[in-house]
Amino acid sequence: MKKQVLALAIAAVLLSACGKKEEAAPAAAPVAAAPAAEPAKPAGPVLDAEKTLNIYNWADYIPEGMVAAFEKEFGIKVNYNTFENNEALHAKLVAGNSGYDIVIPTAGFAKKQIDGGLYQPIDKTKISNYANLDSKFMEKIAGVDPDNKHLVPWAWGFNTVGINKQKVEKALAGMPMPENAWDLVLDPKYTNKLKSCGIAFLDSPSEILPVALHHVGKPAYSEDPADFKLAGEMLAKVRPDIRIFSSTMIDDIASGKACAFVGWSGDINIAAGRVKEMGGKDEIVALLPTTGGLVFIDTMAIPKDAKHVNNAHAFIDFYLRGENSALMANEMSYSTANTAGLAGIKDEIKSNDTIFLNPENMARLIPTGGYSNEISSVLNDTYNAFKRGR
Ligand code: N2P
Repeated sequence: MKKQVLALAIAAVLLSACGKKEEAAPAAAPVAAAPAAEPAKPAGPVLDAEKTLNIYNWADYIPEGMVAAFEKEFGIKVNYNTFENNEALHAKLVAGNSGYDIVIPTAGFAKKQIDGGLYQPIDKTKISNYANLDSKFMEKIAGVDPDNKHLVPWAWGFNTVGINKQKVEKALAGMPMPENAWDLVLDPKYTNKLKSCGIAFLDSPSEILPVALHHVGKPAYSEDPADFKLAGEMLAKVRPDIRIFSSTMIDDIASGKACAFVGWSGDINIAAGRVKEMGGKDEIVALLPTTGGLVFIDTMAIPKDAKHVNNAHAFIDFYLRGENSALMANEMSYSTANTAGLAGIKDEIKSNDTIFLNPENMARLIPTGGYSNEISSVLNDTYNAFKRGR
């Protein structure tokens, strides 16, 4: 620990000496009056002259108050905007001059952004809490980001099937639940019945096609147009039964507008908690399909043309504090790669097997991946044809 503080202090000194635009953060305690004989208090991290930080993240993906806590401690104004899916983020980055200093891509999707030079390397010497990250997890991410140069884990979860148990049972009217939960949303035998209480799908080619390809027995990240054709045909059969396409479906689930959904594990758990808080009787459940949910590992990255790179590092370091990562799991129901956060995670979250998966469920998940640029037009065309319903 001492070593890390020292390293940070040294880095701060070196950097402030060579960069005009850089300043130390306001120190937490006054340092000027310290007698010469006492060791100097470690300086705060090096910050940019302009006390601004522009963050682009998924909707519903940060604990309330976390941004305000960072702003208060560091004297930085954060502009926090949200996007709906990896495609929207990608388009913004490719267009350039996004204005963002931190963005949160899914690791598999970020591969082509890294290959395309859209991110700058993370300076790990500026992140004293980097050691909190689980090395096994980092090895995984290194599969798409060699040496973990650009991506720092934010949270992880999976795309899966969720239900409003009471509404689904009622709509199925005695028909037993399928063995594989994906059938509820991908097999017309079930969707025909569930359309009466509302089916919702995430609105993104890279969320739906991997799941659809996997369901028709093809690799989730196939590069073969014939596989996409098959997946598209399967999707076309359930299309008339889908009521909502959305990447922000927590309210739709909690308010009962949808009873069966393809959604993100944490969002489904958040909706479940919201129904309970409101005294609702319905149980919202994230299911673990026998053929697996689709893992995502979301990560922080700094765009190549970011203007507030030091502030971005300060935020990443702040986010990697154990207590902040615990807060993320406790409030947003997504799992963490931060070992220092584990002790602070509530038992009810730790024991939820759709947030902290046991090894058997873990082994079942569909590994995260990505598509090449070459197949992207097939991917988008298949998705758009599905969504349009023709
Ligand atoms: C939470 C967003 C989950 C991100 N609303 C999925 N990659």
